This record gives sequence, C-alpha cells and structure tokens, in this order.
Amino acid sequence: MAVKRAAAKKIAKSDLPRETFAQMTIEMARLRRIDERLINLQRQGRVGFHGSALGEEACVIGCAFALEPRDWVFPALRQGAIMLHRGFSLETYLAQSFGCAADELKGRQMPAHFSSRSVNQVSWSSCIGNQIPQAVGAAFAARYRGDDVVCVGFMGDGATSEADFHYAMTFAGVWKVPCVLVCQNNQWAISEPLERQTVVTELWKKAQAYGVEGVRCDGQDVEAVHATMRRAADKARSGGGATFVELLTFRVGPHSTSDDPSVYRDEAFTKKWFAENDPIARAIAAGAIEAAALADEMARFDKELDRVFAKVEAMELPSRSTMLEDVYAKMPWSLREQQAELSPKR
Ligand SMILES: Cc1ncc(C[n+]2csc(CCOP(=O)(O)OP(=O)(O)O)c2C)c(N)n1
Ligand SMILES: [Mg+2]
Repeated sequence: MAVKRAAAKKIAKSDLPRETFAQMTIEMARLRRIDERLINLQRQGRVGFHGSALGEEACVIGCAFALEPRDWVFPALRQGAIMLHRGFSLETYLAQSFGCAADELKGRQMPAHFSSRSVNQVSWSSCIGNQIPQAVGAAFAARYRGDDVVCVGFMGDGATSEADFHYAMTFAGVWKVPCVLVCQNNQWAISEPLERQTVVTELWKKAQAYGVEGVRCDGQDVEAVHATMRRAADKARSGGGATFVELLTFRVGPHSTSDDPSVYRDEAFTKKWFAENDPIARAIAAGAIEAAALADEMARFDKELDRVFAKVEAMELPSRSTMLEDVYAKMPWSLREQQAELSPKR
C-alpha cells in the first residue's frame, strides 16, 4: 500500500524549546515501553487485552502537549497515555489493565480503556466513533456554561465511515463549538485497508462537506502534530469553531492483542515503513535528544515499570461490594441488602 504524504495546508512548526522537544521524545519512548510491556503481559495471560500505539506515538504525544490541563479529551483506543502527560499516576494507570484494587474504575472497564475525571479524560466505550459526538456535545455545553475549555474527540480512519462521524461533524459545523476532532489515520481498520472502506482516502477533505476546516498533518513528526493541534485548539478557544485534523500515520502493530495482521497484509511492507518512519528515530535525528541520553532515561523508566508492574499485579481485586456503588445517590434497600451479603466475603 502506498503511503501518501500530500499536505492539505502548510502549518508552520512552532518554535518549540529544545527541552520540550526532548521531553516529547521521552514521553513517546515511555509510551512505547508501556505498550511493549502490556502486550507481553497479555501474551502471558496476565492482562486480558491491549491495543498499542506502536509507530503512532507522535500523534498521541504531539496532541497531549498541545492541550491545556482544563481541556477535555475523548479518546479512542490508542490515546490513553495522554493521561500520563496530564500528571495521572503511572501506578493507577497500569492498575486499570489489571482491574485490581488500585484501579480507579474498580475493574469495571476492559483493559486499555483508561480514563479519569481527575485529568478530564473520558472513557471510550469500545464502539467505534461514539466518543466524537460526545466531544462535540461537551464542547456545546462548555460554551453554554462559559467554561474556557476545548473538547477533543479522537477517532481512527475506520470511524470516519460510521454514522457517529456524520452526527459529530454536522453539529460541529452548525454549532461552531470549541472542539477539535482528530483522526489518527493509520490506514487500517482491523483488516480493512483505507481504500476499501472509503473512496475519499484524503480524509481531511471530508470536513469540507460539513463546513468544518479540515487539515492533514504528518503524524510521524511530533513537532508538526503539536503545531497543528495547538493551532486548532487556539482557534477553538478563541471562538473560531471546530477543526478536523487528519494525522497521517500507519498501524505498525496488530490492531490489538486479538489480531494477527500477517494473515491479511504484507508485513514486509510494515517493517520497511516503520524502519523509515519511526517517529522516535525521527525526533532523535532532528536533534530532540541524544540517543544515549534517551537510552539512560529509558533504563530508569524500565526500573520504574518493573517496580510498578510488580506492585499492581500483586494487588487484590476490588472488593465485590464495590460492584453496587456509584449508581444511586441513595442506594435502594434491595441493593443495600445484597451489598451486606457480599461485604463479609471480601
Ligand atoms: C460500532 C462498531 N463497529 C465495529 C466494531 C469492531 N471494531 C473494533 S475496532 C474496529 C476498527 C477500528 O478502526 P479505526 O477506526 O481505523 O481505528 P484503529 O483501531 O485503526 O485505530 C472495528 C471495526 C466496533 N468496535 N464498533
Ligand atoms: Mg485505523
């Protein structure tokens, strides 16, 4: 499959301080390490599921750096790590994949469905595209209440063929709400290549039909992603309405741990593409950080991961009595009775 690199609109890279560029590269490398670990754990039957951002790290981290802490993020499968950039604890984050006692979601979500109110990051539902109309609706509510926040909805390329994309883009255009809709176009929707699921493969062009500005950006270039996203967020914040941002990338790994791409695509192409377009190698080549300094940083991070994984994996599961919490402000008698029956057992 050819990987096109046409630019929709040239957006100048911002003058990032080198320390920020270095930090972005470190966070991309950390994300890759976390993904590698969680995939290995899934292969050993110690974690139930994972969907990685391998090769797409610049999309995730470039966007993370462009947002304000008060902005709301409505992620799809591959943007969980934005929470870590926003200061969420690594331990609580990884606990989510085990569904153990330290998991803020109390083991009720699938692994790799990270979210927390504390960092304004909403859980996605697993259904493709649901979170994008939610982002538009939340942006409408924010403007109505006079809150100075931007809502960002993420999706994959496959999501642009879902009805929710149409609803989201229609209302984003009509309401001119403070939101950014980001499409991480990794050119595959599980086994469906981009060309087979849509005729308009330059996805940014779809935005025009809804009266929304569409831009395309090289998703392997973290500085470009950051600049594009910062511009879209600034525009939304200053009343300029929504932007649809297409980040052109490639799904280097399997769709998730439940997939084997070697049965439907040429993995020699994938390997070559990754070797030529690795966003971390690209940032190092652009002078973000010395390779040796990054290796030191990763050696420290590996130790931290060893410690944190050992700790969360050894934890108990959430108490069964928590099953009935968080639904009713005042729990009905029938549930109180059931909770009392459950409590002593664990
Ligand atoms: C509404 C709906 N239809 C189908 C699926 C099954 N499904 C899970 S992931 C996926 C492909 C998603 O591809 P894309 O939007 O490109 O995101 P990517 O995983 O490539 O990042 C599909 C079809 C689903 N989860 N929800
Ligand atoms: Mg995709």
